[in-house]
Amino acid sequence: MARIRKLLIANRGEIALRIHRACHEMGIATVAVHSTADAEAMHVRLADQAICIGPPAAADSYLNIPNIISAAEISGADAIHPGYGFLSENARFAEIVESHGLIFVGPKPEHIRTMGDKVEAKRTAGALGLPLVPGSDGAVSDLADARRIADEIGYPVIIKAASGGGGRGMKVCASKDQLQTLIAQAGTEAKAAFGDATVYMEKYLGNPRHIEFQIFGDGQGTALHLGERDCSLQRRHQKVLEEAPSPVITPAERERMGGVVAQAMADMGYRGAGTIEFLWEAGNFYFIEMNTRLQVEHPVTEMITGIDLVREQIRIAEGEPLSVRQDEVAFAGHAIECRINAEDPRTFAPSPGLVKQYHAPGGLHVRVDSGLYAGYRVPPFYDSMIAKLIVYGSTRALCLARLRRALEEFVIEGPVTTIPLHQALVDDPEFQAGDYTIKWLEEWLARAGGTGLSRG
Ligand code: MV4
Repeated sequence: MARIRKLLIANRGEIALRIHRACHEMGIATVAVHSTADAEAMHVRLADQAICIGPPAAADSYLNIPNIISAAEISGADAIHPGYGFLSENARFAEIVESHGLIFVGPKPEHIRTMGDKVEAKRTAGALGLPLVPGSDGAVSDLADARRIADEIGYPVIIKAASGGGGRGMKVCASKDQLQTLIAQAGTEAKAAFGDATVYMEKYLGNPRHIEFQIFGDGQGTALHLGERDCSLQRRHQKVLEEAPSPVITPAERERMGGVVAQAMADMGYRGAGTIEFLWEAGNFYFIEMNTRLQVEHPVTEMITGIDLVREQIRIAEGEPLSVRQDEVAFAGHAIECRINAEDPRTFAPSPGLVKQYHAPGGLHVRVDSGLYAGYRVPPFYDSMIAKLIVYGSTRALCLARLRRALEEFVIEGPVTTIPLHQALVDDPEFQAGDYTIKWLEEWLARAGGTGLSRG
């Protein structure tokens, strides 16, 4: 047991704020680190201490490991929380943090490394009994190997980069005559993008949903699941809206699949928060990747379970046992998160700059995670997500009604935002019916001339 007294938050924006809030509720002091572009950010204002770690470019600040470790040493922090993105899935960073006698609020470095290599991740998941997409057993070695596997599983196939993930470096191959070209292209592009030409192959699923399970492990062989989130609504591999539970998963399916993932995590001795991503098609789950971090969309899980996921992460990092047993986890109601970006809702062109007016919605079961305030200037250097609106209802229909009301209350003047996109989405009958897959949003956007979005 190692009590954390002061925690350094190696991140920015709403997630830095989210971590700060959990810390202050636990009596833990916070150290914000920030680039020169973020000196006026809310997380810097609220933290007990703030240290500038470099110029605006993330590579020189939020990814600058020596500066972050120095900030921890100067401030006397005893732990580092990496948030999401930036250094959160960098196994080397986790090792460096631990080698400096600091607590890394996250998984064991070996597990971050394993899951970062998508071929290793699949091998591990398969060995732990998770259902896989049919495909190559490990990397594809050459064209002959690729032909043999593709003939076995049948076309179409998808070629993925072992060091990729999140949709980068994928090629769909419809037939035998394209295979040679696409295998070569995939390898070359993977080498250029990730410094690693290793590729693997899977049966291409034509129209699945993206369903992910939230898990926690204590690092000692105990693990549990907190149900699933449906993240099928994506544009160019960026999630737009997430919900829990998934409209298509029954309580019995949740219990069965959740049991399988929790057992797998217990068997590997996983520590901390993690997400197991599946494609779901025709009632079957197929493992694709595991994320070894807290995710942007974690609040929808918090809303339906009542469990504070960041508090849980910190307790585990302190060596405490999980705060609940699986049979004490109860799922109630429905939650939806809208990611609000400083982007044009039709063209998705970034729209940074001065926030002239800001009014967040409120009322029962309405949560806004955001560092915005009137007078704040959204910097142009980082991700364009400026707020998350998370709404709960005892049923999905009540959640949708509340979400519509909350979106209509939300005022952000200055940067243009994707709020109108969410308003159009909430009014769409197919979305209302929960009838969507990973392809649905981009097709809907292509048709969205007709939704009212085109007229602003
Ligand atoms: C797939 C797939 C179809 N079949 N794998 C994209 C992100 C990465 N995590 C995995 N991805 C996909 N893998 C097989 N075998 C389709 C996708 C995919 C996708 C997955 C989840 C959410 C949105 C997506 C959009 C396009 C493609």
